[in-house]
Amino acid sequence: MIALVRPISDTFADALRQDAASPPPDVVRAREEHAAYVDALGRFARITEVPACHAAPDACFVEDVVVVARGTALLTRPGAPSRRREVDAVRAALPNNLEVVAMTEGILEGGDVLQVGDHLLVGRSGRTDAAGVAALRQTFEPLGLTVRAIPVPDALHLKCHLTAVRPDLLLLAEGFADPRNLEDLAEIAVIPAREAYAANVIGLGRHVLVADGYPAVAERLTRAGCDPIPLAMREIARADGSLTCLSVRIPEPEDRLWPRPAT
Ligand code: CIR
Repeated sequence: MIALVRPISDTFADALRQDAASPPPDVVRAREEHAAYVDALGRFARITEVPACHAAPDACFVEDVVVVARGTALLTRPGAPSRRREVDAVRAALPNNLEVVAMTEGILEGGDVLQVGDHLLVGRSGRTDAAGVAALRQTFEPLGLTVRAIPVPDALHLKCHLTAVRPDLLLLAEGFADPRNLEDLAEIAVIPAREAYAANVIGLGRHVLVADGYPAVAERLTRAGCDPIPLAMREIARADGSLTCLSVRIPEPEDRLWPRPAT
């Protein structure tokens, strides 16, 4: 697996926040959290760093500007206009064996796209509209993926509260979506609403990156036979960021999802 990541910008304190009255993130501590994240992900993936862009406070959230599946990368047109300048550098950092398609109309952010096996779930949020969903369909349905839209009225992105631990197990925050609409895809582990933030995980074989400080989620993951790897996310969360949005994970044929031996 290749993982694209991008450094925390010097301007990170100006990152978009849904609650503008909430305290901004501390850049130094956010960088410490980001370093630990890259370190943990680097046990499973080959890290490619996209050059920093200090003019773009949200640049570290690379997941939002590209959706990669089945050897194709769809460069998005982010719903947040200030984030559109992030796309070109991510395009330049993509592995050159990918087909690359760029959206020209509508809006879509990768935080709204969750792949579950042969399916792409896409959130209809404030950052992704009908034309964005259409672009996703047009790009990925010919490659054998189905696209299913899910309303996201109360969150920034779909993956804020719904992610895949593995293709047969989804983690869903209570009250976020009706699990009956997802049950045909996988088993659904519903976690308590008070731990909703930790529904955003990155499954890496039996290992799972998870935000620390959420005991019910950690316990549920362990019960599912997983090995949780807890990561501090306090400052990154202040900018509405979570684990998945800090990287673009691109599968490689030789993937072996267990930790790389220490060198
Ligand atoms: C934004 O509002 O765009 C950023 N401050 C947070 C983006 C988080 N992205 C994600 O969860 N996929």
